[in-house]
Amino acid sequence: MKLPSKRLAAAALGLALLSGPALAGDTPRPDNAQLYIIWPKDGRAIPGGKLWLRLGLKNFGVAPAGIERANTGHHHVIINAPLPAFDEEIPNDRNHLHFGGGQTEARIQLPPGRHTLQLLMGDHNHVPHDPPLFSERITVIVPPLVSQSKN
Ligand SMILES: [Cu+2]
Repeated sequence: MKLPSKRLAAAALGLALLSGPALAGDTPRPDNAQLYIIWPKDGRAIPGGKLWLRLGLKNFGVAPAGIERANTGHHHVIINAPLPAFDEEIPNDRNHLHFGGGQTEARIQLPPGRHTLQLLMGDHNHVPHDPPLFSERITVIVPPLVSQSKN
């Protein structure tokens, strides 16, 4: 009776390992790294909807996508979406912008309305680090257009 129960335990352990949630990618990062939005501030009105998002980073570096270097990554701006899965490539679409050139500012155009903005660092493969490094989520408001006088 001993052997089968051992096998069962081993099988159960294997199953737990396989089904356990993978919460992050494989690239480590320092615990004291910080990612934050310098500008705009939470709740800010953005007339016209055009903004330069200033990306703040401490105790961590920026490297272009595809460059594997310790303690670096590249910026992603998540617009009007929750944080994506941390164990796979960050999606690349209207709601998930990649700044794979190593940019530390992001030019963004938003339509009238309320929008959420959040930053998420990705490694050379666009996968979040372990643990994932992301900013707080802020909300900005683009006032409705009142005139089309500007071209
Ligand atoms: Cu990316």
